Amino acid sequence: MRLLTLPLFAVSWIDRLGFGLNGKQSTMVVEGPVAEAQLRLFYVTCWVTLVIFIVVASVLAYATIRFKARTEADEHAEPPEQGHGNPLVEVGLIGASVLALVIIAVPTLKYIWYDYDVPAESKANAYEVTATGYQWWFQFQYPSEQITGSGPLITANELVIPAGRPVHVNLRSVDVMHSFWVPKLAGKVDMIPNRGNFLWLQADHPGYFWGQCAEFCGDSHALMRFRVIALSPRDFQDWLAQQMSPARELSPSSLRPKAQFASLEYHDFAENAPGISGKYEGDNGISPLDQWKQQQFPNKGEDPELIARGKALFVTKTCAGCHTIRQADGKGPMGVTGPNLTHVGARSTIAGGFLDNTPEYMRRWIHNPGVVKPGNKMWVLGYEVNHIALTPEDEVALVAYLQSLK
Ligand code: HEC
Ligand SMILES: [Cu+2]
Repeated sequence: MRLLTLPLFAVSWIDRLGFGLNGKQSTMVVEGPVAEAQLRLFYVTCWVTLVIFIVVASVLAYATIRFKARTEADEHAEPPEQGHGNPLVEVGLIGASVLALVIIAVPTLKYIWYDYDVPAESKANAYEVTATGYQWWFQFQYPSEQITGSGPLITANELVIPAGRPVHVNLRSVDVMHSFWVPKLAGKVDMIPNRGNFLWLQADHPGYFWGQCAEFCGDSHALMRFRVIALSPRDFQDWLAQQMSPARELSPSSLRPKAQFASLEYHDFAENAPGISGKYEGDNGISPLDQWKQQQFPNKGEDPELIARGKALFVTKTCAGCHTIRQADGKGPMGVTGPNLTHVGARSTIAGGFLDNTPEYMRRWIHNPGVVKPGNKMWVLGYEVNHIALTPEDEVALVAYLQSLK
């Protein structure tokens, strides 16, 4: 089997030539056993078909050159005597085809079973999550982390998992069909309305992975993305503890008020401007995973007054009707139409993984979600129906509040 993966060298060379084989969503350079099984199967098929190609192409080339008409006389000559089948050749060809199919079928069956579910011997160690597709974002539930009075821990757009451990992902959909795909780890499996489905995956090492919906699901399908963050067991426990806690509240006395984001100008972003700030591209010398870890800490220079204003606006502007922000007093917003925002400030992306979660991009989103993501429910069922209108001051206060929710 090792031999089969030899072309990995070729992959890295082709990649260096600028063909981008090791992109964020590469299926050629993988980081988990399920995606690796799929890659090996791809190579088996590649090798077998390559051999067939070489044999057929050589015979064709030989025949073309060897029996080419060379003279005027050749061109007008009678065709040679026609053969009517050579039993040896025919049996040989059938035998060779069967052999080729068997070579492909054996690992195919083996990996179909392997990829289907967590292997029996690792079942006890598997971690369970439920991913639900919404037009056009993903919700993630952690059934083994129950919060008293609230049910399971719920997040959105970022699936945080323990590295080195198999993860069993239940797949659900609340509206149309979606498909869950993290190319470097595993995929892709449909999320079907009215029918349970599942897959399993595992990240060999801590890392930051890009995923997306792989089944056309409406206007903003192409903007329905997500991230998978694999953490070491300890970091994962820390993350769980942080997420299980209620929304962060600032006690005004503990902080020195300071204007935050006061200079946050609204840029009239072009309609198709990319949603990435470059933070998670690794270009700034910080790995995407480290960048994500930095996102977990409270921002510097928070302004409690501004944040309190944002918190009030979140209710008066009807945002609370669609979003949950789980508060310690049990009286926070409890909407379920949109993503759970209890710890939205600690996520690296918003709006279905389309926008990096920076204050600027968040302001761009709440200023006019309809421009960023055509047809999305926050715009169609919220801003349009409820006539939500935000002043620039409202926007800045809401952003300050939401960014404080670490
Ligand atoms: C009608 C329901 C609805 C209302 C009202 C609503 N939202 Fe949303 N919100 C959504 C939905 C749905 C999404 C996900 C959209 C997508 O990514 O396709 C969303 C996404 C967001 C996000 C990005 C979160 C993430 O993790 O992706 C933020 C921040 C947000 N809303 C803030 C607000 C604010 C602030 C208001 C009030 C001014 C508001 N929302 C009003 C439904 C709503
Ligand atoms: Cu989708």
